[in-house]
Amino acid sequence: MKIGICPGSFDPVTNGHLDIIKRASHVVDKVVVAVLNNPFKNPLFTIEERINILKEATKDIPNVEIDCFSGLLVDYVNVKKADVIIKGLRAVSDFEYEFQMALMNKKLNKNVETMFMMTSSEYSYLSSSIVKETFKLNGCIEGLVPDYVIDAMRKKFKDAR
Ligand code: COD
Repeated sequence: MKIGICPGSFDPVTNGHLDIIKRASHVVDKVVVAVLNNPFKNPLFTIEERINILKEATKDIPNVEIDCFSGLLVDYVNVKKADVIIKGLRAVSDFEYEFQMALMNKKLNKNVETMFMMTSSEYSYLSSSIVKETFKLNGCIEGLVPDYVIDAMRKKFKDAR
């Protein structure tokens, strides 16, 4: 059984992420979506909230598991006995960072392979940060994230006021 890991911050998950997760689910037998629990970052959504949102977003994909990890991704790959890290590439600007990460991960564990999937053109500009900024400034984010993410963001910003 081939296991692929889709790691990320997913703060929050966007339709760009979901496109990569769905496509990955056709390539490997099981996709583990791994949310990074990073104590040095100050995310909008807690780790539990991000996991719950991802569970809802992927409930129709049978071979997807949602989990979280902290520390090095390569160590988590070993724990899950995964075969490949699957990441999305949006633009040339992503490439340099992702190339560096893939080589560092390879240096840390020579058995770890990283596979890149090109973004779908309709999501090529989409990131969690741009969604959050647009929403904060009262811009429309319909069609960029699932509807319940919009609801969760409304609640989050209302609570913060
Ligand atoms: N279309 C296609 N792909 C997309 C899109 C889109 N619109 N948006 C995002 N993606 C892809 C990203 O390219 C990325 O591959 C993935 O989805 C997750 O994106 P984010 O933004 O949610 O997550 P990141 O980039 O903040 O996640 C970074 C990791 C958590 C993967 C990374 O920091 C990590 O592995 N950290 C663990 C520590 C470690 O091992 N570091 C490396 C050695 S020092």
